[in-house]
Amino acid sequence: MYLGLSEAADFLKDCRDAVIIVHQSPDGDCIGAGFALKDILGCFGIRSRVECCDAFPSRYDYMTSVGCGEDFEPQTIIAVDIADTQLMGCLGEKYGDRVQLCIDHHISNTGYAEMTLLNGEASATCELIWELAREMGAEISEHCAACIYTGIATDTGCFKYDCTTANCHRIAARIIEDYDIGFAKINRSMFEVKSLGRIRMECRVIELMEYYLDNRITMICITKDIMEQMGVDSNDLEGCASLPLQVEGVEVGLMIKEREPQVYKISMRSAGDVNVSEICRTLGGGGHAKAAGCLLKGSIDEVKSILIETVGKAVCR
Ligand SMILES: [Mn+2]
Repeated sequence: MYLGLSEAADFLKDCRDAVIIVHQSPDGDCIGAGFALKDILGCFGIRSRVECCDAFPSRYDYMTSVGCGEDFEPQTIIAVDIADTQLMGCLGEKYGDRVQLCIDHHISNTGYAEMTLLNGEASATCELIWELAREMGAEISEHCAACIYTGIATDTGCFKYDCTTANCHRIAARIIEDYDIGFAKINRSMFEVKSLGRIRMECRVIELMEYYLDNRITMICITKDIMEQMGVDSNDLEGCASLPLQVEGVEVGLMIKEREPQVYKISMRSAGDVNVSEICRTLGGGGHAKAAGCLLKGSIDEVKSILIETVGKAVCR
């Protein structure tokens, strides 16, 4: 069942002892949404706890250092920014089939929750959290505002992707006007600062780039061996999926990451008119028109040839 904003707000005001699930490989939007919602529920005296199957990267400490919440037996299960129960990782088994409310902005949302607040036009789930907070009449704290700002900034690539809307600029403007969140510092740590290891890794990733169809498809393939050589894990590679889009003339950028033997996580990014959400859907995944993903099984050569064929068709259409 799909809910409107006011119905979702009513549900939240009446819920209690809520677990808020965020997706695996957590990013700024799901962490922001999870911790902002925790603050908002707290305004109404509702206990909640944020849960994720992976650890939160340290650059998000200013959001997560308040703590995930108390230990209690949950009465309410809420998922934020999660399009599919598979993206819950190990929490999927525990909570996947009993999510009461899902708050999301992925058009590919599978409708797994009992109730879903979905707006495919929202730049970030955090945009919906802001609107919910206002609908609920919550007192938005500075921490909550910083979380919401972060989610919008990170999902829009610092207000520059196609998904950036006038509305998300308005929300950011309100936050900058009313709160002292230190947005420049947030943006610097989200978009500019990289560890030395990261810089070295990006150099290696760029070295490994492969080019197809006159650079219209650009691909990076990272196996476990390479990760081991570089001394990084899958989390360290967050954001690398957009590196192939820097190549002049590229239409679709691909990053293949070995998850386990014969299992590869594919991140697809579009710099032009190709809808990568559609391509990923035909491959069993989903996402947004400009940024999507899927999981492919087989040998690395099989995976590459499936991708080049499928993406090649879309690029040459
Ligand atoms: Mn998001």
